[in-house]
Amino acid sequence: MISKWSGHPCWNVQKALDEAGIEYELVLEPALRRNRTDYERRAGTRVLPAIEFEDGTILREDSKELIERIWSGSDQRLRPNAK
Ligand SMILES: N[C@@H](CCC(=O)N[C@@H](CS)C(=O)NCC(=O)O)C(=O)O
Repeated sequence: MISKWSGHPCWNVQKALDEAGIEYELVLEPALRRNRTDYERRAGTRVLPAIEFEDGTILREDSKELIERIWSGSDQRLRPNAK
């Protein structure tokens, strides 16, 4: 999970992961978008939130879509206790 302090979209996704019982590691990125150069190199965008899976794949969608994906159970990678 890639996030940032208490920004609302990031926090909403973090909360959805918590409530769905999905384990994650929180990765803090620079608060200023222009400083997210390493993240941009890996994700192709500077916008957060995003979820990085163990294989290094970074999923960046609008936070509402991420939350829907978390709750729908449609993504095998986002299952309770899935690693
Ligand atoms: N509509 C987007 C908004 C994303 C967004 O505003 N992300 C915040 C962090 S939680 C951000 O990157 N803010 C810094 C900036 O936009 O420069 C979403 O819901 O995913």
